[in-house]
Amino acid sequence: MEIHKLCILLSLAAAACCVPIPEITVQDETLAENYLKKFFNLTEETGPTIRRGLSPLTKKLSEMQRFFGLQITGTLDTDTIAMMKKPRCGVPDGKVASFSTFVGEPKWQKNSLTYRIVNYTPDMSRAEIDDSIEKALQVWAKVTPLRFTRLYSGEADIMISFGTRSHGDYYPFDGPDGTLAHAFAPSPGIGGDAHFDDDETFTFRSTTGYVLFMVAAHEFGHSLGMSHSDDPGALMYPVYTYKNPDTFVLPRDDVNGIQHLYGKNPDIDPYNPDPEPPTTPDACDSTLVLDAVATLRGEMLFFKGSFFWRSYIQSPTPQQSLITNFWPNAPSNIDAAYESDESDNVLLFKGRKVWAFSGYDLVKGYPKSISSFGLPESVKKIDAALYDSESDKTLFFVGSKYYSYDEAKQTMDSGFPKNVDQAFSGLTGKVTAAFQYRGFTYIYSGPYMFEYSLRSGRLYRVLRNNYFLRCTK
Ligand SMILES: [Ca+2]
Ligand SMILES: [Ca+2]
Ligand SMILES: [Ca+2]
Ligand SMILES: [Zn+2]
Ligand SMILES: [Zn+2]
Repeated sequence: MEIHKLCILLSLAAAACCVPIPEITVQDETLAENYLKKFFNLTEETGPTIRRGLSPLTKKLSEMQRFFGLQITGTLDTDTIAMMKKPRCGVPDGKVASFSTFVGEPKWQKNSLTYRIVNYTPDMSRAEIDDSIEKALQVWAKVTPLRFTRLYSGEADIMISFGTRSHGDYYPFDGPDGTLAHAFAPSPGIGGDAHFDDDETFTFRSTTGYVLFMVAAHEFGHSLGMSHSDDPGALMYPVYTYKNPDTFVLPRDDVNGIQHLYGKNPDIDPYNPDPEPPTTPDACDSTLVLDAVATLRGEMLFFKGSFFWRSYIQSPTPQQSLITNFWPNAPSNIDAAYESDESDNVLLFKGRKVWAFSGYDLVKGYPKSISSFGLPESVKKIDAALYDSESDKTLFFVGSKYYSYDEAKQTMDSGFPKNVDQAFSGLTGKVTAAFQYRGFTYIYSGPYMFEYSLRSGRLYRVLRNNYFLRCTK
């Protein structure tokens, strides 16, 4: 079958989508086809076509959507095309799993490895490149017995080079963006080598351009035998994520993966251990305390740290992503969030600031000060926000009090703040998050979630923060 006919599969999924629907163009269809061929092993030889069941294209699209935690529609919807356009690593994505290794689990049979920087990009100074490469290798050396020695001539295990388009290995680069780099699994010859696309602008520390340290640390994971992870917090997640190189700590999922291959670092100083590897929030953690909860056009959003879960109507389990993968301008570790029916925006709060997003886009004029709502200057942060669709009012929780904001009039209601336990019986602790869903009001306090009817004030159930996250373990 010719796979050009993607168009017939388009945009069935538009209904549940959270953003305004941009047109999917013919270029997008070509991009999708190439993407699935390159990263998900979609082949031209797709066998007999008139067969009941899923087409290979639908199957590969579903596979890709599952890997990235997107809604699994099997169609080329806007979320999927947006993910395909993100800058990423050139190595194909494997099975859907947390850390994974390549087929046959190739690894180096020695702990002492050599590397050589064959050439340099003009984007950065040589000292900055040397430093970025050295630090990227140390990310892996810190948690394993692996040690790296630099060579200045001859063949090293890990040959590091910059190139554009065809660069001598049958895997040509694609110009600016798209693929940023690729690397080869451990083996003699080209094995272990890492290539960087010099049509990108690499940087040392800047948030514009791609931080060479981040890209290199990921590629060296491949050089050592790691494949891609579907954990959105992992270094081995295939999509480029900016993180501050000065504070970067290898996440738990990657540590588990590399130690599965090589074991632990025997030289850890017990008096000066490295910081704990960061973990991605777990839906099965019954002690989980969410930062904020909101709705978004019928979906539920659950925020924790740099991540959020997004619960689709059709999806059995909520999908987890980095907040910045959806809203690049958004803060992490937010205090509160709500969706305003009035403005059709999602508002995120952190400290004295509030961000408003329409779909993926930051609304003009934001971030603003929370005093723009009319909250007193003494309020330095809010703990939670609850939008009540029936009254079109938003309640702001601050300590043991709450304020009421009239969305239509855009003013604070008089007679507030009131005590939280006046309106919500049985609620003695601080409110940590709040939202309404299917007519019920959910007030979160620590690891608990209280289910109320806002009208009658009646408390129905006390549940855990992860109740809606549907732990499947
Ligand atoms: Ca090599
Ligand atoms: Ca590229
Ligand atoms: Ca909160
Ligand atoms: Zn990769
Ligand atoms: Zn290459």
